[in-house]
Amino acid sequence: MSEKVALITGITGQDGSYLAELLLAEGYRVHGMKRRASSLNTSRIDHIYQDPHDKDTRLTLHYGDMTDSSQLARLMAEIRPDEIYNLAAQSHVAVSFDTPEYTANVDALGTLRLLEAMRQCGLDKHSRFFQSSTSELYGLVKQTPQNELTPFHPRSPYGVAKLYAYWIAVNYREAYGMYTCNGILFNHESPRRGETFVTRKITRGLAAMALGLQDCLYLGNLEARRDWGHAKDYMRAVHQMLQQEKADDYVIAMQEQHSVRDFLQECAAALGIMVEFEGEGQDEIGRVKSMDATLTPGLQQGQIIVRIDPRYFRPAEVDSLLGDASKARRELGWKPDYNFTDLCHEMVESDLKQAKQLALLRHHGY
Ligand code: NDP
Ligand code: GDR
Repeated sequence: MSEKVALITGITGQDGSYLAELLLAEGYRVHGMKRRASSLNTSRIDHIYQDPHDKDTRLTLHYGDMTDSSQLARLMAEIRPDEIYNLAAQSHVAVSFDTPEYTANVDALGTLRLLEAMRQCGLDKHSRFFQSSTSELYGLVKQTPQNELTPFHPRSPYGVAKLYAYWIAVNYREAYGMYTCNGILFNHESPRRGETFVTRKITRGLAAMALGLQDCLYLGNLEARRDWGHAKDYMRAVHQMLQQEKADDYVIAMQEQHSVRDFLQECAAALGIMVEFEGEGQDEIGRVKSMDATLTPGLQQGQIIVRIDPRYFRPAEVDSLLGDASKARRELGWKPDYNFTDLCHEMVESDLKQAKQLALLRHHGY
């Protein structure tokens, strides 16, 4: 069988980097679309970068943008991918309230542009298409746990844009017989998670405070509950979806829920810190109750390390998400390798390592 060719939009993001690694390991030729930025934006894939001057490179990067139909069509015509993974998005829920039109353009219309580019290039019967759909579609939840049949009620411009993308992928499957799959992915994290999502903000903040590089962490809603998994596990599921005989939609989740506060406590415990909370609402604070001073030389007993900043509350919140991934487990044979504790530990260790490097540089005056 000839080698498979894949195109990943959003290859420079958290998920794109894990998926590219996986596909390269499976023997694919991988093409990734990156957008132009004023500074380098490839740090998550630098370790798999291949110099285009070398012979027979298996990873090729192309400039492009989800708002640029002509380039999407050009890439499709040149690459003629067997599999297309649409991971590119303005993916921050809170930011989507500030940039609703841009978010709709990239996340909703961008998906349509990609599907149309497939059709225009005659790939509608050739290529398989994956759409990164999201548990944010459920928003104001109508049923717990959420599965593929749970009604949607998005709560942000991001969620609404992703609702369009979900349905346009379904519509092109039904209307044109295209192989399009939606992965309804619940939150998934890793050491490569963007720094402004709550998990990474917490692990980076704790690591920095442990070494005395930061005094306090400002957060929003500590009661929000999420079903958090590891991005590496979720990208395995995404790949498996496109290997099925028939295209379908699947929920991917851990089937386990934790609050933001739980996540913080678990990560603090990984550093030997016990946090106790006092006060209510926006006046609530989290203090160091006890700590292992050998692991956390920068902390003081009683130090306030968590404060609430109303800026991080959203105009409409998604309070609680819990997935039911039984269809994916049954039909894809998918099961995760990482549990919640593994995830927290891996993220804390990675951020502690980075904080130690920074502390060393500062110590030597750099
Ligand atoms: P990231 O924010 O880490 O990555 C998003 C990627 O999209 C980056 O490569 C980014 O480029 C790229 N991108 C953003 N805007 C554009 C644009 N206009 N044109 C081209 N590329 C663009 O997200 P994740 O890796 O976490 O998520 C991947 C996908 O999965 C997203 O669609 C997200 O909405 C969805 N999703 C994620 C979940 C999660 O928990 N992580 C859960 C459910 C769905 P750059 O690096 O230059 O910013
Ligand atoms: P989410 O992730 O909105 O679920 O979207 P995020 O980590 O941003 O928020 C999770 C929950 O934590 C609460 N929260 C805070 N969030 C941020 N970012 N910063 C804070 O300081 C903070 N304090 C509390 C939030 O209110 C929220 O309830 C992610 C993204 O990856 C989407 O692209 C994806 O579709 C969904 O997960 C599934």
